[in-house]
Amino acid sequence: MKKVIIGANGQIGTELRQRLVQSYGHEAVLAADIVRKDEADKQFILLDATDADALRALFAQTPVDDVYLMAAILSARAEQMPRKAWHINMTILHNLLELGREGFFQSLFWPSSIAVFGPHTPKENTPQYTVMDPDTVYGISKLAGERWMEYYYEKYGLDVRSVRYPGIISWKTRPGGGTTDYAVEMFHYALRGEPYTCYIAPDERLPMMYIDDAIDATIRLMEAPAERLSIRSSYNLAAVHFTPRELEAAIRRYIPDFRVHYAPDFREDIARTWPDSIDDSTARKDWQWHHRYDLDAMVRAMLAGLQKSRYPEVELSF
Ligand code: AKB
Repeated sequence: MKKVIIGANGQIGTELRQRLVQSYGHEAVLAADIVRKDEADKQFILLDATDADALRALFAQTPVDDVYLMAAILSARAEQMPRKAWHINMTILHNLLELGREGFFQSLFWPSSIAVFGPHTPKENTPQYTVMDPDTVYGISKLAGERWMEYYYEKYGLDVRSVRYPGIISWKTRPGGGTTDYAVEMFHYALRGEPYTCYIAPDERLPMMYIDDAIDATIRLMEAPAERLSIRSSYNLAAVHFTPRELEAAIRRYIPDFRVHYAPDFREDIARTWPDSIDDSTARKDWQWHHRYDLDAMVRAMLAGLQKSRYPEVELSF
């Protein structure tokens, strides 16, 4: 039984692949992306997933069990190219929903985001079901995607599963084009001994999650018995929430000279419309989701991972 990851070279896809290989073996995981990183990688195929024929050819050759669709244009980048972002985010999802309906695989994981919420959504402890009026292209594409996911489940019985990721913090692969990327950038600047200019306002609180928790949630949801799942659009998912100023202070506990300047730009306008914190009690009840990393554990894991892999000259004590 094979698992296919589309968008396998991105921030989440890279670590999801490693964890799936650990659990199911190298041969069981096929990675696909629009860019190749390693010529010698035999479990990788170069694929433009907006091309329905190319996707169909892949599934016609390979018996597939689960598909993880991790390719997307994130919020900040999507605002620079709205029509292209809409095309990419929606076309790949539709291509896969159709192939799933035709029986080419069993289950589809597709991530939604806190970007589905908007300016009129309650900001604190945002409920699963509430006002959703996203005003970014990315948020609109995620909300439309959620509705399509549920539609294919209801009409065709396709086994679709989804979570609304908050900002994901990781050190192995950098995010690209997101509003929440500032939180990852801060660590790199701190370790390089450089001041960071933050494009989000100092007191703008956003929901965030360490990558290990995000991967755990993804795999836990995909392994949950179907009859336990009460939501087929997308589950609210939460771990920590903090402001840039709080993250700055948390990093400064280990790198006291670290300094941040604040120069909010259009990404602050996006962040302002997103929740401060999320009520994910349905995920916790349905498939026993729980997070492991609080703010300090996440900061220590980030600093240790980045120091070892990229900044070995920096001395840190935890
Ligand atoms: C982004 O900032 O666009 C993403 C997200 C919250 O979905 N990290």
